[in-house]
Amino acid sequence: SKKAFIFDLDGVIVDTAKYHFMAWQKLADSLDILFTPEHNEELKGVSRVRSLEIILGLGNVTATEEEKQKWLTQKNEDYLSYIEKMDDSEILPDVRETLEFIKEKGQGIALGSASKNARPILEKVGLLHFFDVIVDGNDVTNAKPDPEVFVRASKLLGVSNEDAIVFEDSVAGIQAANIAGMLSIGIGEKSVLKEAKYCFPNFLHMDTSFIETLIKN
Ligand code: B16
Ligand code: MG
Repeated sequence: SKKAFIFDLDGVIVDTAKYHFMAWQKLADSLDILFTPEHNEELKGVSRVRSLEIILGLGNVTATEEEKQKWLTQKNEDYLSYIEKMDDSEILPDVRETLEFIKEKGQGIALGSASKNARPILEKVGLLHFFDVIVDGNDVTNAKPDPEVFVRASKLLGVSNEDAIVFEDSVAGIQAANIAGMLSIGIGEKSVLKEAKYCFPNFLHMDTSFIETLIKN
C-alpha cells in the first residue's frame, strides 16, 4: 500500500535554525538576556511562543501579554528579513534527490513542521511542488512531542499511521512519530536521537535501496 513520507522542515530540509538564532539573539540582547548557540539547540522543533518563554526564563524576565506579543512580532519580522534571501543553495545535502526518488515511486509526501513560515520557505528554495500535503504551525494546536502534526499529515494523505515514515531532527519530533505508531527516522546524531528507529547523519548516508525497502515493507 501507499506510504506517507513526512518531512520536518528546520534541520531536515533546510537549516533555518541559524536564522532563528540570529533573530532570537537580537531580541535577547535588547532585553539583556544572555542567549548562546547552546541555548538555541533547545529551541529546535519548539513553537515560537514556547521559544520566547524559554528565553525569558533564561533571564528571569517576566512580561505582560502585550509585551510578549510585541516581541514575538519583532522576532518574526527580523526572522523574515533573514530568510528573505534564501534560495535552493540552502537545501540540505541530497534532500531534493530523496524527494525526487520518493515522488517517482508514487508515494505520498507531506511536510510536518512547527513553523508558521513553512510555505514561503519551501517556495523560496524551490521544493514546494514536491509536497502533496503541508501541515505546519498554522494548522495545529499541540506542539511536538504531541503527534497531532504528523497524524494530520498522514490522514490528509489517506494513509494509516502504520504506513507513515517521519524524518525528524528533534528529539520531540522523534517522540511524536513514535507515539503515533509511525516509523521514526532521525536526521542527525544517533547519541541525541536515541529513540529513533533508524538514524542517519544526513540524506547522503541514506541509500535509495533503504527507501525502497521502506516502501515495500
Ligand atoms: P516559526 P520545524 C521549527 O521548525 C523550528 O525548529 C523552531 O526553532 C521554531 O521555533 C518553530 O519551527 C516555529 O517557527 O517561528 O517560523 O513559526 O523543525 O518544526 O520545521
Ligand atoms: Mg526540525
